[in-house]
Amino acid sequence: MSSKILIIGACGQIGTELTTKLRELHGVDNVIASDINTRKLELVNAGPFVILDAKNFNAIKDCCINHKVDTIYLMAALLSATGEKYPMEAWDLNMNSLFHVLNLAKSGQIKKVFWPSSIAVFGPTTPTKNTPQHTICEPTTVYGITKQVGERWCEYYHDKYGVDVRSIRYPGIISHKAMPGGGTTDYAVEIYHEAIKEGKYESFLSEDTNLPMMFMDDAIKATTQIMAAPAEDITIRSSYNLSAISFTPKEIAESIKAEMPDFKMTYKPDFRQAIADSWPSSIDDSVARKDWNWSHDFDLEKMTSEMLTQLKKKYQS
Ligand code: VAH
Repeated sequence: MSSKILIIGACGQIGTELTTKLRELHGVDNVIASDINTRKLELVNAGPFVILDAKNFNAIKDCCINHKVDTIYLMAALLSATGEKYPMEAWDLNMNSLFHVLNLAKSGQIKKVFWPSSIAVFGPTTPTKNTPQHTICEPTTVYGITKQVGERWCEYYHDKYGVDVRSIRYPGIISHKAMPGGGTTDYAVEIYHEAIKEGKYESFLSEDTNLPMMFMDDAIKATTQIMAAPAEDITIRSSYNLSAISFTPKEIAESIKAEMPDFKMTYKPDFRQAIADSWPSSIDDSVARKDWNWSHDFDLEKMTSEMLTQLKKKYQS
């Protein structure tokens, strides 16, 4: 029998595309999208949708009971840049939403949980190149702290209560269907939109800031793959390193110039530079590739071609 899925934070950058993919895989009526508001009307009108506060345990529980939910994808969070502006709000949302979902799984109300972590769990003392699965994690952002602590709780709930929670340390994610919000890697999405609209972009990270990144299609592929894997294949119950490509603002600008020779790039680093400088430049995801056969499809050139093609349709139609 197909899963009955609830996506919390369905209107976000990942949630938007994850909802579409999960509805393709499981059937529209088996995937309930939810968010704190109805800001993405096309999503609201595309299938079952409920307004849901990720911080309200009883509301989540009632939704699971009413819709016979057995699986939750918890995608709601305040990201790195926003978390530095509103630390207590980020702690409240990122941690309490996780406890609500883990406790629903512990009680048996639901059977399976996906929870996104991030390379933000790493900090300035982490080996920066080919960062291993098991290494020093001393994050210097509120967001990174919530993700590091969340990983510890996920592993604890699995080991102590048998909760089937699965997690991925997403890198920066690039997509054209939904804008990111409040992230440090958002420049790598904004640049494509500005290249089409204005022919230029001013990066808030310096030209040589090398960060792990991934095209959204690969992120969605990894998310559905880890959730479909047999439980016995999941050897990491904190969160899996995941990687695809690493690039600098200069390199992404060059990939755009290869298709748009007149594109102009300038640099004006802001407070997000310090966040980016605390993160690794590349990630060793060999454990994910071994445990559940992960592999990425998009390199920088293929991603740039897809982003520019799709955004030209959006802005020039
Ligand atoms: C952020 N996009 O920039 C998120 C991500 C690795 C970065 O977690 O905060």
